Amino acid sequence: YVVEPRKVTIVGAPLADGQPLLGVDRGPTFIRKRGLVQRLERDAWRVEDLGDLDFERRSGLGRQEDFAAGAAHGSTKRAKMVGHANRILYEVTHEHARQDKLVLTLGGDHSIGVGSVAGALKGRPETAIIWVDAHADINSRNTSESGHLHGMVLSFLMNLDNSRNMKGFHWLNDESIPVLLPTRLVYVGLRDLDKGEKAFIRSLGIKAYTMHEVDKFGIGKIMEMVLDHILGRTDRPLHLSFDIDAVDPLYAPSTGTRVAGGLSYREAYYICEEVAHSGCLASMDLVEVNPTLTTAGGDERTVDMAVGLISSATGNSIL
Ligand code: HAR
Ligand code: MN
Ligand code: MN
Ligand code: MN
Repeated sequence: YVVEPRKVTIVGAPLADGQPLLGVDRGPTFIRKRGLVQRLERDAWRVEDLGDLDFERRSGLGRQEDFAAGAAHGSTKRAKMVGHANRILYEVTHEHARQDKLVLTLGGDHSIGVGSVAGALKGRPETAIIWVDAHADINSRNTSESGHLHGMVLSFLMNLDNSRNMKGFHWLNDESIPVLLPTRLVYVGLRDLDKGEKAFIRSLGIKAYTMHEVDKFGIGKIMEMVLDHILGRTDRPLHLSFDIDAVDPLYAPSTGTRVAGGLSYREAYYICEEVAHSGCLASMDLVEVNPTLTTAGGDERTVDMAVGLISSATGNSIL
């Protein structure tokens, strides 16, 4: 599967409401400032940067007050906001997928994966997903222990426990948006799962390469198995959803839910290089970059890693 040669659409999804820490909404700004567009242009991509989406907060409050107000309302207002923002993102990503572009979504917290993957699935229904993350993000509202929507993305996409009936997410009940099948998803890098998430992964038979398997087989063999599982000999569009917290906090500390024992610097890059080698990358998310968490000026390591991983996934090779 090949996207229209060298045309990439960048869309910023400045959303923090899927989790409790403000700052992740500024991820797209930081990633652009560290030269993403220039990197892609250097690698001969024709770049259309749509800028950051306006999620139309109508409360009349500033960014900080609005975020605090969401917390005061508990999970309800947040679900409405996250659902609403994702609907906007879905419309945009679908439109550009339909036009055969490579679609790159910059988060924001991982809850934006609902819109970006829904848009990918509607625009290219054969799409398969590689979810690189320390977490499985597959809780339903019944199994979530935190209530944070960035931990529930895949339950919306797969409609587990009737998730699509949650306030704010009704727009997903549309027959033209394919429900994500368990066979079209593969995880890499998992190491922190809730009880309910383990049960979903086991009962649905989702292929999951945790850090245990990364240790056992090495990342080379893992990526062979990943691509073999979701592509085999077919030629399907791939969506890479890369949560920066999959990477060991030694290399990517500026993220909201750090978990020790993650992917090494090279393992993270290798995943992206192999996705590029597959020739099938059609859409990608890079999420959970929150440079405000370590130093006031932002942590350059984490942002540079985000830019570098995108550059590798889109085909910038070492030699
Ligand atoms: N599993 C936990 C929950 O549901 C934490 C998951 C969210 N953390 C992330 N997502 N950064 O990948 O709350
Ligand atoms: Mn995640
Ligand atoms: Mn995560
Ligand atoms: Mn290779």
